[in-house]
Amino acid sequence: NVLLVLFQQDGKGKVSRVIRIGTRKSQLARIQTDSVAEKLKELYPDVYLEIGESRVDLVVHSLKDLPTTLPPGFTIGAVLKRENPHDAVVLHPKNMGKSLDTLPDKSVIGTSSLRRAAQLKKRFPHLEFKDIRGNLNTRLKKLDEKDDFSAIILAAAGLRRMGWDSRVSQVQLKVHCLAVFQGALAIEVRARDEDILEMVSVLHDPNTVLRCIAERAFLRRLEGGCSVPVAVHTEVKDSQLYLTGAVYSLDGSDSLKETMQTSIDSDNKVEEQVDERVQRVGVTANNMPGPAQDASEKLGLDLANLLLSKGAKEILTVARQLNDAR
Ligand code: DPM
Repeated sequence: NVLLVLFQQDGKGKVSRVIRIGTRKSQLARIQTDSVAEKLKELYPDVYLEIGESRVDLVVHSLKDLPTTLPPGFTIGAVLKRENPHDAVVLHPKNMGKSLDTLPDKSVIGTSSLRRAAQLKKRFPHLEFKDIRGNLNTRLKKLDEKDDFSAIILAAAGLRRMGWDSRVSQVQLKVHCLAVFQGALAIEVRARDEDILEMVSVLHDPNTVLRCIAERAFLRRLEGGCSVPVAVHTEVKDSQLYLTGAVYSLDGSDSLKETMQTSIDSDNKVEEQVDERVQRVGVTANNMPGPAQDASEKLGLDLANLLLSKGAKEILTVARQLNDAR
């Protein structure tokens, strides 16, 4: 664990509190953590930054990687504005100029995302999909230096953060559903640490928070995660939150997809008392209207229940069993 340490100083230059940011040692984790540390330094110029190793006060994650139920005592204290949420195709250099459509029959595409494989198998039946593991650096190396894969699919946001935009040959699947919260960063903090909660809460992007709550509520109800092909799409338009959710069989041949919407209008601008301890699907956003957050959580639940009533459970049970047997 690498730690970034922020010292919070009072007016006389006395250190009042040391704030430690934890990160993992992958390059993507470091880049993401540094970008949040930069933002915090801009907002709180009196703090300065050091690297050390010890107990941490906040951790920066890809929201996509956070389970819908966090360990007791922890909460998501900030959900940052979502970047490009799409998937991208990275080709083996020898395939330059090709696309998924024009790659030869039986070309092998690397992804370990069941969601990606299920959707792509259906759309590109001439291609084969195989697991590729490891962090982004490892995956790109496996692609470039061996002949196992013709292309791999990765999150566009991760590629951009790594500075690898030039390797993206197709930003994919605008019509497809996405991973729950691909492309957004979240800050995990102690649920009772009022100071840190307040400090990071200014980084909340209001629309992203509501979309996040709806998507996580949907995924939690379906008991989804990386081991089942579940996908979502959210959009905020004219004070309405739209949520599309889909479940797939592993080969994509069977699927269910529905859209619902709710009003997230908070015209009652009166400052409401928001209970400090209230979390919604692991998210704490005391500085935002409670009713809109409640409506977003309900939307996620309602959509999951609608899909369950149409047979989502059966599709997911079979997918889970097949995946476990692999
Ligand atoms: C999760 C999945 C993947 C990561 C599953 C999914 C992708 C796995 C794979 C939950 N976490 O997306 O359906 O491709 O084999 C991960 C990446 C990022 C965060 C890398 C990626 C990039 C930044 C972001 C791995 N976690 O998906 O290419 O998406 O915000």
